[in-house]
Amino acid sequence: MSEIHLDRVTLREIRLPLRRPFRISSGTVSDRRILLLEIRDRSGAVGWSECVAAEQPNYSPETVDTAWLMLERWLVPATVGKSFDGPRAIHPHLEKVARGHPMAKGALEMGVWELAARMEGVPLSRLLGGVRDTVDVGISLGLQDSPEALAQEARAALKDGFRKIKLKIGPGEDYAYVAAVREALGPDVPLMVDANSAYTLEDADDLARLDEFGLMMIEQPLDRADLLRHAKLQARIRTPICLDESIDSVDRAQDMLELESGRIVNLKPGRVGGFAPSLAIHDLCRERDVPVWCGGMLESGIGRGHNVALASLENFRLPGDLSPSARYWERDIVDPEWTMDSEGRVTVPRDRPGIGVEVDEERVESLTVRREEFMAGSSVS
Ligand code: OSB
Ligand code: MG
Repeated sequence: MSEIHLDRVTLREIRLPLRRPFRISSGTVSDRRILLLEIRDRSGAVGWSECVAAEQPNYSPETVDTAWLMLERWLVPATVGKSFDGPRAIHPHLEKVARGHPMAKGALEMGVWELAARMEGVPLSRLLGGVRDTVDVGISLGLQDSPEALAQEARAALKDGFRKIKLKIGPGEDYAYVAAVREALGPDVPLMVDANSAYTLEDADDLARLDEFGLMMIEQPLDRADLLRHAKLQARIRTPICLDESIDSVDRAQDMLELESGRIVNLKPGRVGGFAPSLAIHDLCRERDVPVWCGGMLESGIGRGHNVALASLENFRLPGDLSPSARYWERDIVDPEWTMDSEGRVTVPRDRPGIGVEVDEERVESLTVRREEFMAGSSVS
């Protein structure tokens, strides 16, 4: 692995309207504000990444604005102008610079991995140790106005080929919705729900009623900090619990496994601080025979490329939230856009360097609303 010397980092915020608003139990998003990083090595090679922090602090305490602040004030200045002995060295470095803020750190870390893959001329999936040529794709359906409307969406998704259907739920928008979808799809279609922390342990009886639908899993029913309460809930319901928001570090994954707070992990590299912690969580779960799958955060094609590369690892055993570009955007910011075949699979680019798609820089430029460039010893807005 050659040495990486970070010469220049450019932060950008772009606006990208979703084709349709996406509603979860804690809020709705219509226009994405996406933080992109462009990272250049002394050799002139460039890597791209995307921060998964959202517009509102309703999924995680981090937002686009807190991530921008952390990157601008602390993380980028501590990194630009420095040399690293390969991309694995970035994560421990950033852990020394600041506490918390895994999404801000993850964006920078993943951009350096992408840069390293391009410098080596290898696909990012290979640099990460991926083994799959394709990854199974699931869809995450936002909350709808009625059970019938949701069942309609689910039917269409099944017809499109998606290999897993995930429904957002919340108190008062659960049992009847899941019932309508299960009825519409039949008993054998892989179906799951995601509550985005909308319940408390007091709701255990209501959640146990969902057991009758044979769900693959229920994702993040309780608060992010509720590892102990998730363990208590898991003891009371048959449906496997999958954690998403709770797992923001390797240590939290270890705690989950020790406490038996759940049986499946939704692994989003941008949520756990990047690829190095993702690989550690992947391996930890594999040792315990706990399946992981790759979640999504309504990413553009850049973040999608990072996720697809990671999802090519062995223990990603369940379909990922890796919907094609056209589901989210009129037009994505990468070329080619991400697609899914009729069998519900996305192809892992195994013969092109980095994420395997090219960033449409002109389009990125035209969508940019904020930009800041950092070079060793200076910052230029
Ligand atoms: O909880 O997995 C989640 C989107 C935004 C924030 C949180 C979540 C989601 C999704 C969408 O479920 C997955 C996707 O990107 O398609
Ligand atoms: Mg989730």
